[in-house]
Amino acid sequence: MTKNELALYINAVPQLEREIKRLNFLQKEEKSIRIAVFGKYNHGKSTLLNTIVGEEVFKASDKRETTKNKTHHHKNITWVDTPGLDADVTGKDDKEAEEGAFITADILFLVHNLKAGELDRYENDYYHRLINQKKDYQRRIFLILTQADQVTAEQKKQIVSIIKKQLPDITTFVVSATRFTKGLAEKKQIFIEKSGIIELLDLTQRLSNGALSLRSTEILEIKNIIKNELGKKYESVNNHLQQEIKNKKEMKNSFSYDVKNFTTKVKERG
Ligand SMILES: Nc1nc2c(ncn2[C@@H]2O[C@H](COP(=O)(O)OP(=O)(O)OP(=O)(O)O)[C@@H](O)[C@H]2O)c(=O)[nH]1
Ligand SMILES: [Mg+2]
Repeated sequence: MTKNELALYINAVPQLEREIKRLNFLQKEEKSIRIAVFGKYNHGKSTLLNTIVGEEVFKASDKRETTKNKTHHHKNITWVDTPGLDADVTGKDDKEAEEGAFITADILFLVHNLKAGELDRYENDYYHRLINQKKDYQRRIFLILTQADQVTAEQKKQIVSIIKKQLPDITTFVVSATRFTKGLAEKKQIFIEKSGIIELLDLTQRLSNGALSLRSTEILEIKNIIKNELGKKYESVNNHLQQEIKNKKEMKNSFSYDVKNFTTKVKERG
């Protein structure tokens, strides 16, 4: 799509702006799969990505840190770090994160810090809306519960069980990036095994193998959504025009009737 075509489509069905931009992205972008981390600020998104790619490419800190989407290519996957949600009163960061997550990413890792307890209302509502919008969400959306080292085993059990009730159909991973990094640095296999990161790396490998089929189904789905919406729009414009034609015909008939009446009356008087 050229820039003009893109604007034209969005103008025709503005409610599908996100889908149209996504289709545009899918038709011209690179072939490797994109995975975005998504979630509230300070929950450990950037740290998780650094752990997965094995180097500190994304800035992480204990204050609101990421404010722009940033990508990094590693082993056939393009990783997208997004700004934390619900941190900026103007909503600019949320928009940036949504652009990174919904227009450019194939897979979403929803990141939630176990230390924060269960999902708060903002996360719960947001993620439910997200799941309702995506038919094949089980293949595309994963929940990553981070910072497992920050809670006791008992707390972890309780929080995870509540969260599984909040989002029952989502595949969930419980991880500690810190434990994994420590395990590597101190050559302690037990930390590495207990970090949950190995399972996540296995998942990313599997996801990267299935990327192309995910994309071709998505292109077909989006095209269908756009076709249906354009069909509905055509029908509504057409109905409106038919009604206008009917109204004009009625006006014309009533006018002819008046003219006839008037002419007869003039004739009778003359
Ligand atoms: N103990 C512990 N701390 C962690 C872990 N993961 C992240 N942190 C810390 O949590 C804080 C926030 O981490 P970030 O990775 O910057 O969080 P973020 O979600 O990217 O934050 P924003 O960019 O602001 O949205 C940092 O101080 C990290 O060191 C973990 O597994 N264990
Ligand atoms: Mg960050």
